[in-house]
Amino acid sequence: MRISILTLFPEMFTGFLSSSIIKRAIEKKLVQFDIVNIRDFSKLNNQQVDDTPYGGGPGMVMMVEPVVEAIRSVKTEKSHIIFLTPSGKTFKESKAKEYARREHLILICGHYEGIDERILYYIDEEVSIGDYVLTGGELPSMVVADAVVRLIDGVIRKESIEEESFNEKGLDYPVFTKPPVFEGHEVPDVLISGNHKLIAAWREKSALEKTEKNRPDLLK
Ligand code: 6GU
Repeated sequence: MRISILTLFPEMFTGFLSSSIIKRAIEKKLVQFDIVNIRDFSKLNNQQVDDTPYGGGPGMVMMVEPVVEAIRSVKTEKSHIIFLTPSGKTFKESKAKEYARREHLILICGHYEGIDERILYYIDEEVSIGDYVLTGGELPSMVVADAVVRLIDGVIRKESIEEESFNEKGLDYPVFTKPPVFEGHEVPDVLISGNHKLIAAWREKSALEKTEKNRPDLLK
């Protein structure tokens, strides 16, 4: 899979691409990233990429032309083009699974007060990562890319994906590791019992309790 990220702030991606599981997935050639600087596609003086909004109002709006030219620099017949914006449809694990089957994702990061609405003629969908406002689409694009890359075959162990939250319904079961007692707080006895049937039952019950407490909406 190939993931192209179009941004005005390419430096924000260096830590993301050079750490942990994403780094290893790139090294194993399971995914290839290109970070494209939208500013390189400005045809104006001083590489200008934004201007004041028609109709007035606060802030600056990203101009459509440099974004469209940046899209054209990476687009093929196989590309799926996603615009990260707080006005998009909320990103879910089901979307991550759908994206993980695609050959090429193009993630467009908006900034300032957004991108000229005519960008909608050049993209496949608008995606938000949740009901809060961020300064730009860079963190959301990393969120989407991270959720997708970990689902690519060979990136992480299959069992880790099958056992986790959001797959069946409800959240993951609580986990513990050494030491058996920390500042008086004990690991549940059953997990040390070695009885796999009891452990499985405890995990199912605890996962359900946690879901009822933290995310009752998932049980409806
Ligand atoms: Cl995709 N962009 C911005 N700027 N803020 C957000 C978002 C996206 N999703 C949630 N908040």
